Amino acid sequence: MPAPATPSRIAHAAFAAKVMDADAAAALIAPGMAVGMSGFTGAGYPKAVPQALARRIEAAHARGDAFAIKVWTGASTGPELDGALARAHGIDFRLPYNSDPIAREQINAGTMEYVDMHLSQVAPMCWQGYLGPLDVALVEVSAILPDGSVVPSSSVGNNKTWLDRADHVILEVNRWQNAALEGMHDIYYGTALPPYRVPIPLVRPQDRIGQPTFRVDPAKVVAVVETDTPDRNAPFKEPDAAAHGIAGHLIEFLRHEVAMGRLPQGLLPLQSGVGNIANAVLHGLMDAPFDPMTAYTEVLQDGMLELLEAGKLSMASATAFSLSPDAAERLNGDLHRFRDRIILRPQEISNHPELVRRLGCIAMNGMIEADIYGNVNSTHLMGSRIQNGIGGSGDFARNASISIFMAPSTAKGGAISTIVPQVSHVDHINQDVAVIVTEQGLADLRGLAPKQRAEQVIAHCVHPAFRDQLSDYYARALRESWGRHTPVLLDEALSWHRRFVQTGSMRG
Ligand code: 0RQ
Repeated sequence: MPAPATPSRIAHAAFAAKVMDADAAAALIAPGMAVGMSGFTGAGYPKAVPQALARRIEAAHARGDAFAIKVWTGASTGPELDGALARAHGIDFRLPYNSDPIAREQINAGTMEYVDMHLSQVAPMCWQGYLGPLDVALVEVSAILPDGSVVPSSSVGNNKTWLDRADHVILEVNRWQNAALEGMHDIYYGTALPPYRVPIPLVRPQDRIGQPTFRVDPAKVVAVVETDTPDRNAPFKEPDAAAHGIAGHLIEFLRHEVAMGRLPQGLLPLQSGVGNIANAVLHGLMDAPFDPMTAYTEVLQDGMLELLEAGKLSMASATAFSLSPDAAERLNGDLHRFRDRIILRPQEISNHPELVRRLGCIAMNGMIEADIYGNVNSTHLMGSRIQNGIGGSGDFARNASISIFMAPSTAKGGAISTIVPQVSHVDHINQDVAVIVTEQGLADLRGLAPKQRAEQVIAHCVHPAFRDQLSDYYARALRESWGRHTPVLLDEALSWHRRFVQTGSMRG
C-alpha cells in the first residue's frame, strides 16, 4: 500500500493554483524591486525563494547585467536569505536590522545602503509612504486554511504590513513549521495613522486583541512555494564568567527593588535582548524568588523557554522565537503545552511604545559601550562600523519603567574599555538609561545629576585596568571643563577610541 500523502498545508483552491517551484517564483522578482520579506532573528524567514533569487542574480551578473533588490524585513534573518543574497551582491538597500556577517561587511564597506531604524516604526513608516512603494511581499507561513486565511509561522514581524501593502505576494508554506502554531498568533488590524489612531486595547501581556491569522488578498498572490526547511538560529555560547557576573548583579538589583516595594514580587513584564548575556540573566532568574513573572518582549529565547517550562514565567508575548536548535526541538516536540502561554504579535505591537510604557516593562539590553554619564552606544564600533542595529532596544529603553544596559567591562581581550569618557556613537541618550551593569558591578543612575551619574559609573562599572585612567580623566574634566554641569574635555573625550584605532588598545 502506498504511504499516505502528507496532508497539504494549502487548503484553498486560489492559493493551490499558484503553487510553483522556487526558481519560477524568483523569476517574478525583477531588478530594483523592493521586497518585504518575513523573518525575525532567524525565525520564519523565507528559505527557498531568496536562494533561487541569489542564483538568478549571480547568473545576471555573470552575463554583465546589473541586478540588485531592496530588502525590507522584520529584523535579522538567516543565511539562506541575507547571507545568500549578500554573497551574490544582490542587495543594494536593506532595513531595518541586520546581523548577517556578509551583509555587515558590505554595509561597512559602503556598498550596501542600510537604514537602521526602531523596529516598531517600520510598519507605520511603510503605511505613511516614507519608505517608497513595496513591490513584493515574500513571506513564510505555516499553512493556508480552507477559508483563505493564512497561519503565520515562527515569527510575525512586519508580515501583516508587507502582505497588505505589497503589489504582489509570494508565500512560502513551510511544512517544517509546527502545525500547532495555529492559534498562537495575535494579529491586530486596528492600527491607523494619525489623526485616526485610537488606543491599543492591550492592558496585560496576556491580552489577545486581534485574530490568529493574516488576511491575504488571493488576487495579489502570484506564487506559492512549498518548503520543508528548519529555521536556523545559532546555538548560544555558554555564558562566561562576565555573563554570570552581570546576571548576578542584575538579579541582586531586582531583589532589592522588590524589597524596597518598588517592584511587585513577580516583577513587571520583562523585555530581554538576545545573546549570551541576556540568556545568562534569564537563566539566573530560574533561581530567583520572583514569580509568577511575565514577558512582554520581542523575541523568545532559550532562557525564556526555560522559565516557561519551569512555570516561573506564566506567559510570554513576543514577535518571534529566537531559539537554539536544541531549544527549538524541545519546543516543537511539546508545542501544545505552551500554546496558551505564548503569543506572537506583529512587531509594531510587541514593541509599541504606548504598550511598553503602559505595561511598565523592565528592559534589559546589551550595549557596545556606555559613557560615564550613561549615554549608550548599541550599534557602532569605534563610532563608524555598524555591528547589528538598534533593533528594538530604543522602543523599549525610552518607554520602559526601568531601562537596563549591560556589557562586559572590556572587549577585544581587554584592549577596549566599554566604559568610556564619551560614547563614539549615541543610540540611547542618558535620559533613557536607568541602570548600567558590567561584571564589575551595577550603577543605578535613576534620579541622579550628571556628576553623580559619573561617580556611580566610575565606582561600579569600570574594569580595574581602566579605573585610574578614567578617574584621572574625570578629575581633570572636573577642573578644566568649560562648563561644570556635564564636565567634558572635548579634545580628549574621544581620544580613547582614536588610540584604539591607531594602536589596537585604549590604554593610555
Ligand atoms: O566583535 O566578534 O569581532 O570580537 O563587538 O560583541 O560581545 O559578541 O556582543 O553578542 O553581546 O551583542 C550590543 C552588539 C552586543 C547587541 C550588541 C565587539 C566585540 C565583537 C560583538 P568580534 P559581543 P553581543 C532585542 C534588543 C542592539 C539591538 C538590541 C546588539 C562585537 O546586544 O546588537 O539591543 N544590540 N536589540 O569584540 C569595539 C566596544 C566593543 C566592541 C564589543 N566597546 N568597542 N568593539 N565589541 N564591545 C533584540 C532585537 O532587536 C532583535
